[in-house]
Amino acid sequence: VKVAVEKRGALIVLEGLDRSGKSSQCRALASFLRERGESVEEWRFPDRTTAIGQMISSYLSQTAELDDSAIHLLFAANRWEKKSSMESTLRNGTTLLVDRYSYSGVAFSAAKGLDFQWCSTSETALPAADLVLFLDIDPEVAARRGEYGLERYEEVDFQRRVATYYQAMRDSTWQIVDANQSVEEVQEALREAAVSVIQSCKSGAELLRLWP
Ligand code: FDM
Ligand code: MG
Repeated sequence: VKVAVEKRGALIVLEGLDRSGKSSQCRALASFLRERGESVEEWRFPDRTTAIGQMISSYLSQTAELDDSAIHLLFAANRWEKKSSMESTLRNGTTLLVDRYSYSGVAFSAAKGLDFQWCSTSETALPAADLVLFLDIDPEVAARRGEYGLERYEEVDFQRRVATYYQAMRDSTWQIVDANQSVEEVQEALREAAVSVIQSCKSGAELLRLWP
């Protein structure tokens, strides 16, 4: 007797500097995957809708000041509060497209001068992304895009430091996409990588944990 086994969805994370195009690429990738019949949810971190997320939002819009370590831990807590929901969604066979995750958490805090290892510890045992789509853009180019500079961190020298910490986190799950290309070319690269990782998760690839 054959028993149908639900195959899990993929945890796909989009990362990159501010104004690298993550949010619009995420939206376009979600509709492409849905047209192919995949079950997909779009998430983002910080999730500003929760109580913790609202504290983060006030910090980012510069209406609140917080100690660097305290805000780092709030960003992490904002992921931990979604952990069980993230895992059950994946187990139900739904793919998550997530705009920023722990990789932003470490890169942005380390760029402020916090210890890189200390920054990673708050992420330990959260689900690891099956695929990190990194939209690689020159910080100078990003700074010329609309509405840049309104929020905290949107400053070219700071973004340059963030980029070096992103670089330090690259591993085999990362796909670096040149975000200076046209919107269509970027989308094409994302589609191929996403389709392939969704397939391997359906074939039983194990959900890994951050950072051993
Ligand atoms: N950011 C985002 C962090 O500093 N730590 C985190 O853990 C996360 C998820 O928050 F500048 C920063 C990155 C960015 C800002 O993100 C808000 P959006 O994607 O621009 O809303
Ligand atoms: Mg931003």
